[in-house]
Amino acid sequence: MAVSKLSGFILAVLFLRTVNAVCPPNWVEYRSRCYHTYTAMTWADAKAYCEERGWEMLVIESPEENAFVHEELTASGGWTRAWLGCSDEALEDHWVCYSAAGVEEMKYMNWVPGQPDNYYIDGEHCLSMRDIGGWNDIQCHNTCPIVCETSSIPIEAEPTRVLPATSCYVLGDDGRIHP
Ligand SMILES: [Ca+2]
Ligand SMILES: [Ca+2]
Repeated sequence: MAVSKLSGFILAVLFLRTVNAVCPPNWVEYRSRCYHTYTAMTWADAKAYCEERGWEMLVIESPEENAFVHEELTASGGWTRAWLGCSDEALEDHWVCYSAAGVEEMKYMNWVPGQPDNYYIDGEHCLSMRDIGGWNDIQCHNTCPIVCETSSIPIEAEPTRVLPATSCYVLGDDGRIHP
């Protein structure tokens, strides 16, 4: 009976604990990541703005994420380009991205045809998304809207049933929990 009581108690606890994940207020969630758009600033200021708050500058890693962010920016309106958290400033044509994991090679790419072109005499070393969704290298001193990104925070959902914490429960032959 002692073993039966214990296993019944554990079952009751597991039954009550369900886990969800949430984003900070006013952020949007996509696949366990959270996103928020902020007003225009330079690329370096954008990187600092996100990182100083414990977030990351947006790094896009899939066509689906690109489509999601593009849709969010388009819905917010009034933009022609927005910053992404990648640059080739350290070594021309060697694109790296800055996330919580550190500096990583840029893996997924979505260049507009003809880009990156490093167009100006002093180069173009910062990554932007254009309003058509494709990417372009532009000069880092431009001011563009930014998107910060962070992980969603796991939380315990409200219990659906509340049982007195000081009691033990027995799993009956009928599969139901009994005091
Ligand atoms: Ca460049
Ligand atoms: Ca360019």
